[in-house]
Amino acid sequence: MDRRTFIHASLANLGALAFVARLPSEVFEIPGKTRPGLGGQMEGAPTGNEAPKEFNLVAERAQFEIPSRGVFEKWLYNGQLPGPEIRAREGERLRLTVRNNLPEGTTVHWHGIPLRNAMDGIPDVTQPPIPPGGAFTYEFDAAPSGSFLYHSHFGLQPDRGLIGPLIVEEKKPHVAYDREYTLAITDFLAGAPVPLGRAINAGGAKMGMLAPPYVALLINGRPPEAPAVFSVKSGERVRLRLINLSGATIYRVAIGGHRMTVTHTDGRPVEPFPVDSLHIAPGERYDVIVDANTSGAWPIAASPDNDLPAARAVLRYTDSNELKPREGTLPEGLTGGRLLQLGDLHGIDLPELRKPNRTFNLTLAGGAMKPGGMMAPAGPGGPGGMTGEMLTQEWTINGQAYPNAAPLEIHQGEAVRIRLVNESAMPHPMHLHGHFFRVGNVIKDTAIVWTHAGRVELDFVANNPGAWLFHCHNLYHMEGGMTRQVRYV
Ligand SMILES: [Cu+2]
Repeated sequence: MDRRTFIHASLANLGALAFVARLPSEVFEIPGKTRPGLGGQMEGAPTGNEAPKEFNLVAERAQFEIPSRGVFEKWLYNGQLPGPEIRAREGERLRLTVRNNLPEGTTVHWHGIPLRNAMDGIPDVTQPPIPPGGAFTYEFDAAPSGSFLYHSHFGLQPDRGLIGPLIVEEKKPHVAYDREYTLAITDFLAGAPVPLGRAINAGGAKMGMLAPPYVALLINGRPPEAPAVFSVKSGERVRLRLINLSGATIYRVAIGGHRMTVTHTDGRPVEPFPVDSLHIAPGERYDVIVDANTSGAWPIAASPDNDLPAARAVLRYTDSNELKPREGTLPEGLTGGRLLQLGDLHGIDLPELRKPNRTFNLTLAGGAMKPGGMMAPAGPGGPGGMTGEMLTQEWTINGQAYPNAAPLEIHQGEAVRIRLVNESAMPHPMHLHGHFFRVGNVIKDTAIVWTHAGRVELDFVANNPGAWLFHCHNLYHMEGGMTRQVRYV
């Protein structure tokens, strides 16, 4: 059986099993990946004419169990939450076939990879949705290296569970490490996602839902009470790839007893910078190196901007008798110590900042409830009023809510600057498709614009023609209108 036949056969078996993703309630060890340090052996570089590396993703209904909480109906890739980790070496060709076994259309977006426009996975912008029962093959080069993510870009589908990590290994990392782990941080809904602001009928009163009703925050699909355990040996340098795959939650991340040295943001290398904690918004990635020099079992915690208990994992030394951190302990770094600021970071090999040929000044606003739906006509019974039971929560860029919003038009070769100011009461992680941008002294693809008139300036070079999205990576803000097209004309 060749490899391809084998993959198809395994997927067919998976389908027949009515897959239930089960989590053991005991702590369970994740082997992680070891790699030689910089002085070690390097794997052979791709020659450029190798066959593409193939992956198959099936978007399907699946049941997902959280121990002691129950079994939930989700929509997942290959029955897994998060979806399977897609891993390639820098420069390798990837061929990813997505089969849609969902009751509605879908697409997959490869967040952060500056691929060609037709592969970007935006329904009705770069491709028609993959219909139920259909399939689509995405093909692109795994470049540059870094920690990325993939997810459905169809409506609120990511909050069904259609999300996963995508790792492109460097040929030559700028920092040495002995072992690495991926930490996919997610917020979890018990049911189907609904747009915020949609009226819920609470005893006759019309209440708008202001925040998604998440029931748990997970790291690698595991809840705080049954956390993933990452094993380390004393003396090792461990690389953690922190990836926020959440729909709407921003976290502050810290590790008990250890500092983290930030080495990459959004996959791009930076001068190593030690901190005690960092913020990570939906769509963002931070790679950090932890020096394993304090034996024990330590909490890794991601404390959310909502009321849920922090997402948790465990950093466990193999030479320690402790299996778990003491119940309830949280890392000191969550409340004190050095919190990473964007200005702390300096990108490696920063391209020269060009004087912009074109500048967009964009104001982010919204979040207020507006009546929507049907209005009753004024008549003998009294003045007209709302009968539609619908309140909407609109999020705007310069007063316009996508899709009723003008595209940002640019020309190939231009240096483009986007100046953002946040006039709303919530932070917005703004993500540009198809390009990296410079913010401060780093290269990123997602940047948080904080509240209280928070300002961010992004610079990028128009070097990848097409129609791209620029949007808030809070799923509900994006769907509520905080999106524009960036279009080459
Ligand atoms: Cu937002």
